Amino acid sequence: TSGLKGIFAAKLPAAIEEVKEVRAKYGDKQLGTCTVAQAYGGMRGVKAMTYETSHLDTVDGIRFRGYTLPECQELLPKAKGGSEPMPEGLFWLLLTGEIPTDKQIDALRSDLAARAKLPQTVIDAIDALPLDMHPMSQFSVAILAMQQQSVMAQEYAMGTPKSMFWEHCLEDSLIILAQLPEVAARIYRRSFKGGTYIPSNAGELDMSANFARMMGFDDPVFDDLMRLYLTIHADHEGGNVSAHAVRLVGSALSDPFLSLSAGINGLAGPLHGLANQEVLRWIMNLMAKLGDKVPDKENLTELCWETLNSGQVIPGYGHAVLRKTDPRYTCQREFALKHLPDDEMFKLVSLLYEVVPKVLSEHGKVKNPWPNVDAHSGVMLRYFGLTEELYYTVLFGVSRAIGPLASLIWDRALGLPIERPKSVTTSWIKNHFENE
Ligand code: AMX
Repeated sequence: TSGLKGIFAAKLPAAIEEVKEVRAKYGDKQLGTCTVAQAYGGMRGVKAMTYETSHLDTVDGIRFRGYTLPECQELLPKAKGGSEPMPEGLFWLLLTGEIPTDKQIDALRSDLAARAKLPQTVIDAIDALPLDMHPMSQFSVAILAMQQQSVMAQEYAMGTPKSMFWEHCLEDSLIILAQLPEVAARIYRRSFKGGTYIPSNAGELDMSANFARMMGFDDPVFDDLMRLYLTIHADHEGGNVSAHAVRLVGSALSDPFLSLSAGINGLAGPLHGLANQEVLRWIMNLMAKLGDKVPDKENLTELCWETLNSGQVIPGYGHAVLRKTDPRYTCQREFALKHLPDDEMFKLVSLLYEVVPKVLSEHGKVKNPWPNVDAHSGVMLRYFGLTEELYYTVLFGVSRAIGPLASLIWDRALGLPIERPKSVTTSWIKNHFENE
């Protein structure tokens, strides 16, 4: 085996001790305050949870275990012939805090390959779903159908001690990561390719190349795009809807399958992961409206205002935490500049980058007028032939399993309790502050 479990286990005593110390020393300190406005306002900016695997800086963007995206691109192991990091390596980094060696990643791939065979019951469950059901709904149902394999649920039923929860959570997470690409590829092939399937080759190929092959793509540059895509979407600290849903549901000791399915349901919302689908639709719509006109700053500005004035958001722009261009946008832009600089749609996306922030700033409502990760991904997928935008968020979901599951293993290892914040009613607030 890869030794991942051993390396994680070796880190545990010190990590548990550290948390104990921090709680003893700083337990009474205020981490942040919560105003009435924040309680009504989606708890924006309230520091009220811990999350070890990644941290989001408002300006510098995401850091995975302290490493920026460009650092991860440089340091994480690459597949043979590839130049982007492998998401398997990121899972290792998020879980252990260590950059894995090539050898460790080869061994992890074997660990995953040993767990990759999809149970027939999962295949049957997917096959039973309506072909026109949204791919994200199919994906969430499929993850629930995978839950019969949960070691954590089986062990809990037999009365396993709390100190063992993380081991079962890790085992379930490995099963999920091993099987998710094939589940996702099946959903793609049945929804858009007439239900013809390409077998998995998890033993030979890295996760991203195998996933690409199962979807029906056979281009080394697309493999690299998948590696980049699955790496950059994996984790975005703990408060975003998908990561927080995984953490919340997992805190009831629901196993990783149940927890991930909940996170995927959150990711399926248009203000979160579904934005990548919405971006492509919006861009196609812009192109249709432009007709024969060459897009320029002027006509695009007009069309952006049209979107805003009809009460819709401009998808792919804005963020709850970030206050600058998302580095996940920037590294996709760099990939596009390298591989598809002359693509018309990429040029349009680039032009929108010059137009939208100005329009949104003038609009005056948004706290962050800059693009997020979703403003860019669809254009590149489309360029390589993955044109079915309804499917885009499933790719996001395969990736988003990586971070929140690594974090969930830590939650169980640190023995975090069930989440249960206190809520108050509007009349409670009125009574409470009336005589102040
Ligand atoms: N277009 C139009 N209006 C926008 C906007 C956008 N791109 N982004 C924010 N606004 C509006 C909000 O709807 C809100 O309006 P309201 O006061 O009438 O309710 C106001 O600006 C203030 O919002 P905010 O504090 O700047 O953002 P937020 O933290 O409430 O929301 C987000 C963040 C991402 C949901 C929002 O920017 C948005 O809707 N963006 C478009 C959808 C999108 O790209 N989502 C993907 C985010 C990344 C991801 O999770 N994958």
